[in-house]
Amino acid sequence: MSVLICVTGRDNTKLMHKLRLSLPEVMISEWPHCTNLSEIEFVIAWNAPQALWAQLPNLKVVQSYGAGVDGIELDHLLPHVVVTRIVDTGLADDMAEYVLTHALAHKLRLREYNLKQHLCEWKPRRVKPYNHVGILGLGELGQAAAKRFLNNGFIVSGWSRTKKSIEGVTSYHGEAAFNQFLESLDYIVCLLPLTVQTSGILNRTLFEQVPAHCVLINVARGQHLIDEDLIWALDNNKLAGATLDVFSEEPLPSEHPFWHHPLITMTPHCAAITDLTSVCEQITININASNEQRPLQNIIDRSAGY
Ligand code: NDP
Ligand code: OXD
Repeated sequence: MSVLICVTGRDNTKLMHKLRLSLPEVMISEWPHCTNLSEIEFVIAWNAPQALWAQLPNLKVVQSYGAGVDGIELDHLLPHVVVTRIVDTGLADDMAEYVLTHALAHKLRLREYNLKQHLCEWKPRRVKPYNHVGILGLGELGQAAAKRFLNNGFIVSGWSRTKKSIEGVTSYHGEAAFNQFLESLDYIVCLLPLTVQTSGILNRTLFEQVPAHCVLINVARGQHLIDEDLIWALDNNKLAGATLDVFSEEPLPSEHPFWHHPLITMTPHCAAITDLTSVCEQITININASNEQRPLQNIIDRSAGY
């Protein structure tokens, strides 16, 4: 069995070391230093170059290095290729903590006081009375976030493709229910996968539908958001603020207006960072399963794109 690591934009020394320890019988190489592309059956991928896939005639499995699979060109894979992803309770916990913290930061006006501190201004104001959070995407991360909000006294609604029954969460599903879901939200959290259907979903039409005091928290992908529509919404009092962890281009170019906007809080794609040990365990399980022709874990639905 030959495995290729094609996880671009990071140093993969530790990943390679750990996998070689747990899979001593397996040939593991790293793109582009690979001389046996025709033998590769299993690829661990993150933002892999599109040109790679046509060079792998023996490919059986593509394992995403992250929770999302948008860094893999699904259309360029042969139909029999299985695509898997990382699902991790630690990742879901970190994400739930991140979104709760940022909703509370807006509720408690922390950014406002931080700006006032720099101006030596003493102006106490009551905490915002807003408690209704709407979560776009009720998958592994969306459900963990929903539970964390519920445990902290928030009212929670969620929107997904198929109907969900989660205690305490008002569930909406499908395009027909989208407008109703948006109606009375105080915070909107995006935890959707990036697909043809969800790309650009955070746009001017949505910002015109939610109440003007609503705050956006985008932790899914930068391409869910139309950047200029967010600036328009914030500058025209259609939204009260935004927390952004993900961007269409990462790192965000220094001239981008998000960096200095007074109503935007930014973090560098760190809301939930995959843990190397957990990732290696999951990859090892899937490489062994593939080798022994057993079912793999966390297979995505290629026709749905996630
Ligand atoms: P899941 O696949 O578990 O969940 C996706 C959810 O989105 C599901 O509830 C699904 O509905 C819903 N959905 C998908 N398409 C649509 C649609 N067209 N309309 C309505 N709902 C839709 O994904 P995860 O929760 O594991 O991860 C979500 C995303 O979070 C990842 O794809 C990734 O982009 C991002 N992420 C960001 C990180 C960060 O650090 N910022 C870290 C990790 C992930 P249904 O349940 O009906 O299928
Ligand atoms: C992921 C991410 O998808 O880190 O895992 O964004």
